Amino acid sequence: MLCELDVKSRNAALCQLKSWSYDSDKKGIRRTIKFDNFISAFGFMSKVAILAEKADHHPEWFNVYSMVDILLTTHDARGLSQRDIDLATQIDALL
Ligand code: H2B
Repeated sequence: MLCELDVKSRNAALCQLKSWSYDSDKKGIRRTIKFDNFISAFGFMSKVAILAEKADHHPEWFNVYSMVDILLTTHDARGLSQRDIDLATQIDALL
Protein backbone atom coordinates (compact mmCIF):
# COMPACT_ATOMS: atom_id res chain seq x y z
CA MET A 1 0.00 0.00 0.00
CA LEU A 2 2.70 2.47 0.91
CA CYS A 3 5.18 1.32 -1.72
CA GLU A 4 6.13 3.67 -4.51
CA LEU A 5 4.34 2.54 -7.69
CA ASP A 6 6.55 1.17 -10.46
CA VAL A 7 6.46 2.85 -13.89
CA LYS A 8 4.01 0.34 -15.36
CA SER A 9 1.51 0.75 -12.51
CA ARG A 10 1.95 4.51 -12.60
CA ASN A 11 1.22 4.71 -16.32
CA ALA A 12 -1.79 2.43 -15.96
CA ALA A 13 -3.16 4.62 -13.16
CA LEU A 14 -2.55 7.81 -15.14
CA CYS A 15 -4.59 6.40 -18.04
CA GLN A 16 -7.61 6.70 -15.73
CA LEU A 17 -6.62 10.15 -14.46
CA LYS A 18 -6.52 12.18 -17.67
CA SER A 19 -6.30 15.56 -15.95
CA TRP A 20 -3.25 14.62 -13.87
CA SER A 21 0.36 14.47 -14.98
CA TYR A 22 3.43 12.98 -13.39
CA ASP A 23 5.91 15.46 -11.95
CA SER A 24 9.25 13.65 -11.95
CA ASP A 25 10.98 16.29 -9.81
CA LYS A 26 8.40 15.98 -7.04
CA LYS A 27 7.71 12.30 -7.69
CA GLY A 28 3.99 12.92 -7.59
CA ILE A 29 0.98 13.74 -9.73
CA ARG A 30 -0.24 17.25 -10.37
CA ARG A 31 -3.48 18.87 -11.44
CA THR A 32 -4.21 22.57 -11.80
CA ILE A 33 -7.83 23.68 -11.59
CA LYS A 34 -9.27 27.06 -12.43
CA PHE A 35 -12.54 28.05 -10.76
CA ASP A 36 -14.79 31.03 -11.39
CA ASN A 37 -13.76 32.82 -8.22
CA PHE A 38 -11.99 32.48 -4.87
CA ILE A 39 -15.06 31.25 -2.98
CA SER A 40 -15.50 28.33 -5.40
CA ALA A 41 -11.80 27.48 -5.18
CA PHE A 42 -11.84 27.62 -1.39
CA GLY A 43 -15.09 25.62 -1.18
CA PHE A 44 -13.44 22.91 -3.28
CA MET A 45 -10.35 22.98 -1.03
CA SER A 46 -12.58 22.53 2.04
CA LYS A 47 -14.10 19.40 0.49
CA VAL A 48 -10.66 18.04 -0.38
CA ALA A 49 -9.49 18.79 3.17
CA ILE A 50 -12.25 16.57 4.57
CA LEU A 51 -11.35 13.75 2.17
CA ALA A 52 -7.67 14.14 3.04
CA GLU A 53 -8.33 13.98 6.78
CA LYS A 54 -10.49 10.88 6.39
CA ALA A 55 -7.79 9.16 4.33
CA ASP A 56 -4.94 10.50 6.51
CA HIS A 57 -3.36 11.53 3.24
CA HIS A 58 -2.71 15.19 2.54
CA PRO A 59 -2.06 17.23 -0.61
CA GLU A 60 0.70 19.71 -1.26
CA TRP A 61 -1.18 22.56 -2.85
CA PHE A 62 -1.07 26.17 -3.85
CA ASN A 63 -3.94 28.58 -4.24
CA VAL A 64 -4.01 32.02 -5.82
CA TYR A 65 -7.48 33.57 -6.08
CA SER A 66 -9.46 31.17 -8.32
CA MET A 67 -6.61 28.75 -9.14
CA VAL A 68 -5.73 25.63 -7.15
CA ASP A 69 -2.61 23.62 -7.97
CA ILE A 70 -2.54 20.19 -6.31
CA LEU A 71 0.46 17.89 -6.00
CA LEU A 72 -0.11 14.41 -4.61
CA THR A 73 2.86 12.42 -3.44
CA THR A 74 3.42 10.02 -0.56
CA HIS A 75 6.06 11.21 1.86
CA ASP A 76 6.22 7.84 3.62
CA ALA A 77 6.94 6.09 0.28
CA ARG A 78 9.18 8.90 -1.07
CA GLY A 79 7.15 8.89 -4.28
CA LEU A 80 3.83 8.11 -5.88
CA SER A 81 1.72 5.43 -4.18
CA GLN A 82 -1.75 3.98 -4.51
CA ARG A 83 -2.88 6.47 -1.84
CA ASP A 84 -2.22 9.33 -4.27
CA ILE A 85 -4.17 7.58 -7.00
CA ASP A 86 -7.08 6.98 -4.62
CA LEU A 87 -7.17 10.60 -3.45
CA ALA A 88 -6.87 11.92 -7.03
CA THR A 89 -9.82 9.73 -8.01
CA GLN A 90 -11.87 11.12 -5.12
CA ILE A 91 -10.86 14.69 -6.04
CA ASP A 92 -11.92 14.15 -9.66
CA ALA A 93 -15.31 12.94 -8.43
CA LEU A 94 -15.85 16.34 -6.75
CA LEU A 95 -15.40 18.19 -10.03
N1 H2B B 1 0.19 12.64 3.45
C1 H2B B 1 0.98 12.38 2.41
N2 H2B B 1 0.80 13.02 1.26
N3 H2B B 1 1.97 11.50 2.52
C2 H2B B 1 2.22 10.83 3.64
O1 H2B B 1 3.15 10.01 3.68
C3 H2B B 1 1.37 11.08 4.75
C4 H2B B 1 0.35 12.04 4.62
N4 H2B B 1 1.54 10.44 5.87
N5 H2B B 1 -0.42 12.37 5.67
C5 H2B B 1 0.61 10.54 6.95
C6 H2B B 1 -0.13 11.86 6.98
C7 H2B B 1 1.42 10.24 8.21
O2 H2B B 1 2.29 11.29 8.50
C8 H2B B 1 0.56 9.90 9.38
C9 H2B B 1 1.41 9.65 10.60
O3 H2B B 1 -0.19 8.76 9.07
